[in-house]
Amino acid sequence: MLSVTAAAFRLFRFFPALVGLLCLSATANAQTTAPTGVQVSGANLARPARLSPADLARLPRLEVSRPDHDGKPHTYSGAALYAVLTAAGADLSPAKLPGKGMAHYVQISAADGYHAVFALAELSPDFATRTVLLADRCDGQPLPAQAGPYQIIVPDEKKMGRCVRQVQSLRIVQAKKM
Ligand SMILES: Nc1nc2c(c(=O)[nH]1)N[C@H]1C(S)=C(S)[C@@H](COP(=O)(O)O)O[C@H]1N2
Ligand SMILES: [Mo]
Repeated sequence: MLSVTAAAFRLFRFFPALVGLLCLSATANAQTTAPTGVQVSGANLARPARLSPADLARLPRLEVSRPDHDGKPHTYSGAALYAVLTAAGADLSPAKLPGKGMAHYVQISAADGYHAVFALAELSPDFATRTVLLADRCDGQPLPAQAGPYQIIVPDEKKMGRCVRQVQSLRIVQAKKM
């Protein structure tokens, strides 16, 4: 029979391997359970929906060109942000929304806690003359880790403050009476 000290010694000997194994399984677990895709919630959605990368990949692909922070031109591709909202189940047709949706806005939230908003009318094909993109590629390549997997790309806007990198969630909100 093993003495208690011998058993403790064996355990101690294998401790580094045990810790290593635990770390490995924790990383594997983090990779499989980390939320991917984009979460959509808020007004006009019966319940929050998570669009998976596969869901997003099925949406019509569009291209938008704009310069980066250093003025260098790039071509981004992805889905129209409006199409992402409707694919999540939001019914956004102006006729169906209170006040024609003129007081609705979309809050974009990123992995680092950064937020930006767009009025719904800026995104709606009934009103907007430009396409705001939820991009997943730049110049044909997947976005780099610090920007992707999804980044908002706004064409023709002088500053890049609303080109939110690492988008995690979208929330549709109706502005309230003050
Ligand atoms: N998630 C996230 N996105 C962000 C920001 C940020 O701080 N966090 N900064 C914005 C601002 S102010 C600018 S100018 C651009 C800068 O993008 P770049 O660092 O890729 O040039 O990202 C925009 N998107
Ligand atoms: Mo900026």
